[in-house]
Amino acid sequence: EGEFTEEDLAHLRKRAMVDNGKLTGIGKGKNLLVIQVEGLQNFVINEYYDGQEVTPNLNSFIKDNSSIYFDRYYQLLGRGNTSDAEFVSNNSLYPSMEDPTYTQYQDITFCGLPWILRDNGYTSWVLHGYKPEFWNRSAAYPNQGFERFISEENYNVGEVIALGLNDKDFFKQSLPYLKEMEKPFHAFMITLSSHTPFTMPEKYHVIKLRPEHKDTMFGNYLQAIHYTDEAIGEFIEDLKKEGLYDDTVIAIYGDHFALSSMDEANEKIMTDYLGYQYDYDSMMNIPLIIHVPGEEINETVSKVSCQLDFLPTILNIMGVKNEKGVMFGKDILNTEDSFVAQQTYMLKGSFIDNEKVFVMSRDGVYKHSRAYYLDTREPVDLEKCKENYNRAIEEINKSNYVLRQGGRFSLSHLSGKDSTKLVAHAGG
Ligand code: GP9
Repeated sequence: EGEFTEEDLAHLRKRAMVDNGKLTGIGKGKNLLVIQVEGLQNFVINEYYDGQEVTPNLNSFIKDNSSIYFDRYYQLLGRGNTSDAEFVSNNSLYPSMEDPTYTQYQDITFCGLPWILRDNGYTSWVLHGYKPEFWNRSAAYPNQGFERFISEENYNVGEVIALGLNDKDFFKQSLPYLKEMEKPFHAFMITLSSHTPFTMPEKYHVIKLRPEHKDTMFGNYLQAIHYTDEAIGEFIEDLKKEGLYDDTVIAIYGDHFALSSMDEANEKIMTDYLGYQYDYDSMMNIPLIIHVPGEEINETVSKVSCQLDFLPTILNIMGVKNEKGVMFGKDILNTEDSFVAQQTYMLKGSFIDNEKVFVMSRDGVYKHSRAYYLDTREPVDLEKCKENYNRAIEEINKSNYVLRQGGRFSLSHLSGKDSTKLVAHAGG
């Protein structure tokens, strides 16, 4: 997979950093609350199902003057599903394709968002209403930089939805923890209720479904995501009541798809519903919303981007520099270079750029691959994809090199003060 030189490193650092660009530092000094939403796909945003608004609370959050909505934002996972969505978003590295990254690299720090913010005076906690050992979170989190993990063991789990604590109770019971955190805080919250197969108690079925959608994954998903949206809406109101809203940057994004386009029933229902072929690009399209209180922004950004880009983008907004780790993403607000390489559902070499999707063939033969334009969905000549196909492979190989070097790579770039902190956390 090649070597990774100091020159490459310098180039990557430069590529990801913006000195003073668009919206740089508008969140400086504020708290940062990141909500990673289980199974939140972009197609439900601003969507009316037979006149019923599916996600009214997220929609009004997006319409707020102080929000930026990224509507061509994509998931990027490896073997670790939700946990890889976390890893990629916080570290701006491609996940491992060998094992879930939190398992394979549980003892390693990659100097991601929690560490960077802590170095800048923040307190960083993570909150999730499920078993702490799931996805090896409890072992990996200390090295990811989280100082405390509020898990199922800390919540009063009454009514279970999907795997564990329901989202409404999760948010309600998380509030006292947020209040307890030393300011400025960074809180990473991971929701759960909209987890596949989306079977919720009947009393939460609010959306009136057409007969053909009853008891389907699609129909159940609309109910589940509507419930989660309501939970988020209530939480935002509670943050306002508690006086936390005006001093907190809030980022919300989906972890990964809910409805697989590789499943025949889902693919058919979604294709009928959307009115065009439900393919990888729609499946992997998740929303990212960033709200910075007091700012007049109100913008929709339609550049192609992905979870790799979260770290540099949020650092730019928070006015914080990453002086240690390497980031493979770019600050979406300040780049013209839109590029998303994939390696999981679409195999390595596949990519999405601002105009097209290239899907590498499963037999590994380039000429058997397929490509289509994002807007027209017409086929693209494969010759036009060669350059970005090579780039997709090269980016992933470089990132894998950083993973394989593990903490040694990042640790060697730490100052004395910070390495003490890391040693204290080594080994979880
Ligand atoms: C469990 C939750 C679900 O803690 O995060 O993970 P998933 O099954 O979606 O990867």
